[in-house]
Amino acid sequence: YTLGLATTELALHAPSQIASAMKTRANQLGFNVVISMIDNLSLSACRTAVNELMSQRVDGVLINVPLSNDDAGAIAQLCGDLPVLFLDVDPQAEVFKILFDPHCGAEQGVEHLLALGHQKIAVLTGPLESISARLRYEGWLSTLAKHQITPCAVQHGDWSAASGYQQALLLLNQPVRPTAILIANDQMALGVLRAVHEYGLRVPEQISVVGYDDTEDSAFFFPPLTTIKQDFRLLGHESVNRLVDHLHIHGDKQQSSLLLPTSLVERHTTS
Ligand code: IPT
Repeated sequence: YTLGLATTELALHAPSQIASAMKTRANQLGFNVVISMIDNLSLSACRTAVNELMSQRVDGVLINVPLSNDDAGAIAQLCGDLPVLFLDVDPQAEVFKILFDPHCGAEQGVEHLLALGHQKIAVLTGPLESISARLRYEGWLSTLAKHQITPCAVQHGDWSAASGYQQALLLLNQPVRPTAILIANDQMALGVLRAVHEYGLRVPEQISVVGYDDTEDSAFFFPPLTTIKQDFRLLGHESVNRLVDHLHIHGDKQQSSLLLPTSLVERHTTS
């Protein structure tokens, strides 16, 4: 039996670690995984990837591509009878899905900074075409608003370290200098750390930095990154387990979606 994975850019750390965990779990269960990678964030690119998987006669499909509710519905329809599990949609989307709770993650980052006494907080979002980037951003804004705070500056990156570097320089050159920056993923945080260093500020004494993901390398950034952990190994294992449970060979059980919690990992970039 073969599972198909339609995934966003595998050069990014998170999707590659997710794909790796899926592959490991699938192999343990005696399944193959074939991968189709999209080259841009669009419904048509996702359709192409899914068609490619279906032409290889996969028995079920995993979709790690950010999709709006309408687009997820369109992909589910395209798959017809084929079991399909989504990994990057809104928790409200009415499809079979397994996700980390974006609101929980955003809230944990904000509450951590507020507990340390920060008030001047800047945010660096992921690309707003991504549903997860939008939901983390909304989570930050709504949690800050509960404390009557608005971000002192907002910039948007594209998940890459290079964009983190560039956008951090813009954040630092605003009239109000932030005492802390919330960043939508660890790769951008890596770029932010370099920008802050070159700007001549010390982390965490003069500025705190919080990432998001806790990918494999984040404990080895300098200083070691405080971040919001999404356990990608667990995600990979659970998604394969659940999809396999719903393959036709097991006679269509009730599909049970799952919302996984995130957790704060405190290292040395916040004080
Ligand atoms: C999400 C990561 O948090 C982010 O760093 C980036 O790699 C993105 O994927 C790429 O789409 S994790 C996803 C399962 C929401």
